[in-house]
Amino acid sequence: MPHRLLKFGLSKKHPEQRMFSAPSRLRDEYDVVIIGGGGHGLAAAYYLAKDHGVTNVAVLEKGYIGGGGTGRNTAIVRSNYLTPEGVRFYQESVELFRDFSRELNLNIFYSERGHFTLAHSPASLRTQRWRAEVNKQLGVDSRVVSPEFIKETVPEIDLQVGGKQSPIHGALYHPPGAIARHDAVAWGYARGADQRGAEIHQQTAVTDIEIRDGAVAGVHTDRGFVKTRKVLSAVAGWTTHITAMTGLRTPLVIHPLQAMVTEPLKPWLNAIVVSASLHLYVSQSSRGELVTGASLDPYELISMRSTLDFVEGLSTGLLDLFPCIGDVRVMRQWAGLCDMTPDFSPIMGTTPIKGFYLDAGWGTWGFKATPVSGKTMASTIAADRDDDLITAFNISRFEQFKLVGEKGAASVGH
Ligand code: PYC
Repeated sequence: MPHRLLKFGLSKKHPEQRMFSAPSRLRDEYDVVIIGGGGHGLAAAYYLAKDHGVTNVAVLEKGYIGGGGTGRNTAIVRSNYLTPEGVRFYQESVELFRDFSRELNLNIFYSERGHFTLAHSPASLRTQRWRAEVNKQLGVDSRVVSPEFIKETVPEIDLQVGGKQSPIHGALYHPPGAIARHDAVAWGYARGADQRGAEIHQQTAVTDIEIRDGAVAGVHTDRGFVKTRKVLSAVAGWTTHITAMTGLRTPLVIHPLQAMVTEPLKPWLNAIVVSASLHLYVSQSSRGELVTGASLDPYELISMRSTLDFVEGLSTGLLDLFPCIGDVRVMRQWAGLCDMTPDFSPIMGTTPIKGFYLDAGWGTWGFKATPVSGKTMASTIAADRDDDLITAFNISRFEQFKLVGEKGAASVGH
């Protein structure tokens, strides 16, 4: 390995293989155009090729792959949702994540840590109990645990939360809760899709969508027009820009979500700890950094600006929970965009526009859905019919008042 590293470092010709090819020319026509080169879009391209043999596919990314929500989250994977629809969906994602490194031949450092959702009141404990029961019914490993169990597993935690907040009454404990390297997930799917014939075009923005007689006819890009009958929008926080091109109305609102990491520390926090009442979640990455975030910024905005307010607020909650990290320095912070739905479930599948498919409404929980969203959107596009696992998430639920209320399973209160 050191020899290879040296060869790589000293070579002027960059002897390492690129992760994926960079086609110079955008073709005139594709079977499928995917807007958005994040994890979801790339996963859809990969599964279209692998599961359905659809390889005449272009992924169009206005920036660089994985530069949006995929690279701006806190990389938590779990399936301890509240509704049966949510639990089944995320459980499939967990299974795909577990096999990712083997299937895609790329180590995403998938690490099962155990996930605690702390309850600071009897009412919150009741919700956690409800989640645990739904989870167990569907075969997901989740249970309510006592404050003593939490303290034994995470000895550094202050169960009295500094004496200023309500003490911890218990938690929902979900042993399969995991973290992963989020950028590697995008690269793995990009390489897998590229090897099977899909084209990935970075620095290529879609400027309009051509619709004729209620059906998709192509996309206009800043590199010219591309004919296609099938378009998938997988752009998370930019979804309302894309749907505006089609005239499709959605109930999405966009909020920023901020996160930060500390300097690297020796390993001490093995679990993922979430407190809905303190509006925070924290885990320790394989590099030793504490990766931590909060709830949405409380205003609609399309901006990836970070704020000092956020660091101050989040640090206050973190110190109440873990007084031992008082001297730890914050290393960097960032913001991402969250496309929020009224019921906190995604919008997925077919739409009233023939050939236009939506993968949106990911709010603050999109990273963990990357594999399953790719797989189910690929099957939906290939068959032009919603995959069984996502029928409940179709956009039509809003006019039919068939909401899938998942707010109780969001990471923190928003
Ligand atoms: O849904 O687990 C989650 C999550 C963690 C951080 C933001 N959302």
